[in-house]
Amino acid sequence: VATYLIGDVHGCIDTLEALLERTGIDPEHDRLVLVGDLVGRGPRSLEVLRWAFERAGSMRGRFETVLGNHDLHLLALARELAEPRATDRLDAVLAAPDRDRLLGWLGSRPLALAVEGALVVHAGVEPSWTVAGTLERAARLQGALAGPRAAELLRRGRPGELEPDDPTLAGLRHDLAILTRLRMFDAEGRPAPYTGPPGDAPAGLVPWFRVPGRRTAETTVVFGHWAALGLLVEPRLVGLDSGCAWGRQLTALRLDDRRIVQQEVAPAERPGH
Ligand SMILES: [Mn+2]
Repeated sequence: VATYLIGDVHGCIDTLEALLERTGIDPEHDRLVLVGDLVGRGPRSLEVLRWAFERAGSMRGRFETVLGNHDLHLLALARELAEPRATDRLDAVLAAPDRDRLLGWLGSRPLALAVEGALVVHAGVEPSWTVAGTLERAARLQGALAGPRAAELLRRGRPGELEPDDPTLAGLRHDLAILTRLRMFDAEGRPAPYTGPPGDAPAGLVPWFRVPGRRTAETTVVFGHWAALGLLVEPRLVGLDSGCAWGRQLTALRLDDRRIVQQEVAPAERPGH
């Protein structure tokens, strides 16, 4: 039994299926975990969601995904809590006859997972968080997204526009942003909005995983989200977003032996198609 992890799929169903074929995964026995951002940007988010929903049924407990920022944006759009963007390409999902079933499944996915001793998140963690603490925060968020305050968590606005007075809600929104949108910290330890490659970042910014004293440093952390970083493989750190949404590659990692398999994005799924 092997465990496969796959980076940000972003609506590229043909690329995903071609990659899986090449990994040699055995869907009857192996485990498959996605690092989030199943949808958005790419052309066929509806097909990816249907594929994932079916896998969740057929592979039972052996298939999972953590939620990414684009997945949360889709959930917000469906509840009219966010403004559609031209790059989303999510109209087919929102108009689908099976959308409630698909979004009900998506909206109940975890924000972090422990898999075979590795910690899986979409974007990153705070340096002060332990593995257990990260999983606790993720579980609290998963519960909150299923509860009466889900709208307050999912609602997006301009920076500074949505600073809740309620410290519990502010804490949940902070944790959600860390787990699903983090790339770099500024010199004051605040998440920076910078999205480019770390080497081009303004002075004073540091990737979340390079902050000294990070309490998850002894655990293998697998994440996605940072396409400009590209594939990153270190003994205890794997970044899997290799830019599928930008016409580059989709990447799979076999956790057991660290084997990497990459698939070039299918021509019909490259930007502009
Ligand atoms: Mn992302």
